[in-house]
Amino acid sequence: MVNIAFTIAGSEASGGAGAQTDIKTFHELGTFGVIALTCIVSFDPKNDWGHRFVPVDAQVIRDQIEAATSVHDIDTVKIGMLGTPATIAAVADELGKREWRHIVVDPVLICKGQEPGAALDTDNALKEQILPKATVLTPNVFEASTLSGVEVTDLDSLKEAAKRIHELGVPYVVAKGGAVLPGDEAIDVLYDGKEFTEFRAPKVGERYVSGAGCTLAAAITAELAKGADVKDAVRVAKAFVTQAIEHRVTPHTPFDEVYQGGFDASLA
Ligand code: PXL
Repeated sequence: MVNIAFTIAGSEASGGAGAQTDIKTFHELGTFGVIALTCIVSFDPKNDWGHRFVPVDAQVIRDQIEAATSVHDIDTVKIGMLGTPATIAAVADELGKREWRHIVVDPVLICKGQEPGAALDTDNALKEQILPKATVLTPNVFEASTLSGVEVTDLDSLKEAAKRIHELGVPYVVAKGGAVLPGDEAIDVLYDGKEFTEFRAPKVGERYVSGAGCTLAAAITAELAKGADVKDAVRVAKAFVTQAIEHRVTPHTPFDEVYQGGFDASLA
């Protein structure tokens, strides 16, 4: 039987991030994708592509999680953008009601268009209520700096941040240097409490590509749902996101968007 991969994430209507990238990734990697939507983000073409953000009612999120986990046997879930303290409390409570083999958390901290005050509340709620439940956490440079207190500027500080986040109680930390750190390689680091594993790929193109972080975490989730161990899951996910960046689409926004189609698993 096909394995089920579940995401609790926001909709990004243009298809370049959030639940849309998750479901495409799940499908391309041969899993059966299931979504509980937490919020709806609509870029505003009249306002510099700012994010218009609407949370889904907390009870409706609870209902979706109940529906998905009642219909299917699900033991692997990805947590993407949650958006508000109320949403986070509901998701944390629903996660606590069930047994999970893996909870992959992409700690989406800020989204343009949210009020800064509200965003701080949201960041704290995420740190207090969701982080302790994560088995795998996938912070980018900004998120790794915020969560660890280490200013990440290079590979060494990225590793130090991963170590500090592991000390907060996260078993596997995938700290993403991505295209942000200097050098001609995009380097991500896995820390499991014992050793660091580096995943490297040449940087692709000059433009920022939306959806790479969501895609990496979704690909890790799909591989874990199929039974891979964490190191293998991250290795395949790194190859998957690298190809999704190579295959990207160039829309009307100032950034490109990943495309998950046509994955060649022999390159992983
Ligand atoms: O890439 C972060 C992200 C996650 N989820 C949703 C988003 C975004 C960024 O736009 O809109 C729904």
